[in-house]
Amino acid sequence: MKRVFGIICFAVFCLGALAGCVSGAQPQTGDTDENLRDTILVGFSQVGAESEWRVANSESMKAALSEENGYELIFDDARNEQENQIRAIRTFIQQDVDYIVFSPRVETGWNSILLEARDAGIPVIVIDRDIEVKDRNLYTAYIGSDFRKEGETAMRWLENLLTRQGRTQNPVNIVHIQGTIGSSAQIGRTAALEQALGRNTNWQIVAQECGDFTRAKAYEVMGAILKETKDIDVVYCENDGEALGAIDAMEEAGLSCGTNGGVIVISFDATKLGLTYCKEGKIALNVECNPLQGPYVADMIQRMERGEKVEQEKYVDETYFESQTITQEMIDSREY
Ligand code: GYE
Repeated sequence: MKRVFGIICFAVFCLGALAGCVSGAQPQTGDTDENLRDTILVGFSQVGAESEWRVANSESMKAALSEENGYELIFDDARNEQENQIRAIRTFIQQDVDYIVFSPRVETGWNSILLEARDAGIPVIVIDRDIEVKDRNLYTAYIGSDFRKEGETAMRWLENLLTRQGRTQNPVNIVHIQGTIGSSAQIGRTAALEQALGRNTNWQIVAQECGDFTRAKAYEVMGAILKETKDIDVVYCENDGEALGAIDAMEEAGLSCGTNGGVIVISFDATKLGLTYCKEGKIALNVECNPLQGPYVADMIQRMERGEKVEQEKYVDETYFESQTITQEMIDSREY
């Protein structure tokens, strides 16, 4: 709630209206100084719209930070470019928003812009992917997922499956399709696989490519890998979009996916579409990554508005789904 901002907006609005040139960024006709003051102004820089997960995340933010709930949300889609995110955050600072929220494309490169936000006295909440900065006090809080833990869940599951199948000695050929390189989702999920490779000496990576968290890119890279080898036991994809693209390519090449003699596909996100593939047996394991972070952000902002101290890290709750046990009811009960 910014009285000063409200007054400035109102003044700009009046001047603009007088000049007959009110642009999109101005308050709409009918806004009064009073209701502008009661609104919490939030600038949100979203990384892009690369996946179903991302779309659900954007919708969750828009629903939680709605006008009805007392917010004015400036939503900026960075189209998967860090530069666009930095530019958007700088604009939010110039607009003197009450809070800045952003979902960083990659972990590094945020020091200067966060310093600018801190100098302007604007609290920053990082959501979804984490960041690596020199000084943890450059931002107020992080709300998101423990990606390393997600990866470890997947690796323990795979170890158990292969043990049950008596495949602890035979070579296990793994294709690894990575997410956007440098994003904390990629870093955490990759680290878990690397750690598991260290303790399972019969596992080996036969190909590693970046799928950039999209179905199209994963389809393309998997198609190229299949031209080199079809001797594949496991495909470890760092999100559902990539898993779907990889499965498309494998089926086209005549390979079947599944836990009984087929290629074991592991995925992350657990979107409805991903879970449908899981129920069909094509994705063997889907580790949930919860995109519904809007309510957590709104709750944190409300607590800050009341002057309460908030936790610096908040991990959202997550589970996992296996093709052997998933039911249609489980899929139907999901929100995204
Ligand atoms: O897994 C993927 C998305 O950062 C957790 O980004 C997110 C990841 C998610 O595009 O689908």
